[in-house]
Amino acid sequence: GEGHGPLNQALWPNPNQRLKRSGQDFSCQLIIGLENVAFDRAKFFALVEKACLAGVTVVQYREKGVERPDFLEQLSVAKALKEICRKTKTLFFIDDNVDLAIASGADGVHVGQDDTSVQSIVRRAPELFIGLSVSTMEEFEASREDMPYLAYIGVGPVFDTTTKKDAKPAIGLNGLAVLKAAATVPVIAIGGINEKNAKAVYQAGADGVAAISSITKSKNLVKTIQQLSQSQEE
Ligand code: 3NM
Repeated sequence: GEGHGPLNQALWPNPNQRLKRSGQDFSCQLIIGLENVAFDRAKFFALVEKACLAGVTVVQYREKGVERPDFLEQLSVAKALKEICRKTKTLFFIDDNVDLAIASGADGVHVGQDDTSVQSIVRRAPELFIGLSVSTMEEFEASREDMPYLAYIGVGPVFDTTTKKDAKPAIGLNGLAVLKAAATVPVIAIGGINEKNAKAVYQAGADGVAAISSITKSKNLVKTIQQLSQSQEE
């Protein structure tokens, strides 16, 4: 359980896990839940598959709304997403819910500062990749001991976003650059990232981006994902 002293460093990361993990690409993440497509399941699965084929490297399943489906329904959605990700060689993450991540065979779990602690996830499911949200230098400092166990930190919101109801104040490109300078793991920028501002986000030092609305509302997924990917750099 949680809070029983420091993590046993011998458990994880072991050298093999480290090697395996270092080769993963967390650079273009689609975050999505049924609420982001007005609970239209046909649209939901078609969009995720198309996004995976267009070059998204991580899909994160996130149900936060009050109308969110119950655990068993989320599990059936998550299993279907995992299958799409397996076929398209895309990493599959679950937001916050470690039980759902384990039950659905996800590759990783993304947690916020107030969610399940990183150390307890490592104890319980050492095979899962872990992403952690970090919004300020204070949060970064407080999470220092977690860094060796993280696949990436999600840094933001970089810009104002209306997608996340309880989002913290935007940190801007400068805030992103400050956190990038301190970070020892890949920095994935989040919050209001779109086709137009992605380039500036990479120039500020981001190693990747995560987005909900710019992808779910895109009229041209292939082009949007190309513009959200660092590979756009000429
Ligand atoms: N997390 P959009 S901002 C899920 O700052 C989420 O940690 C954030 O949606 C954070 O791409 C955010 O539509 C919402 O702005 C991202």
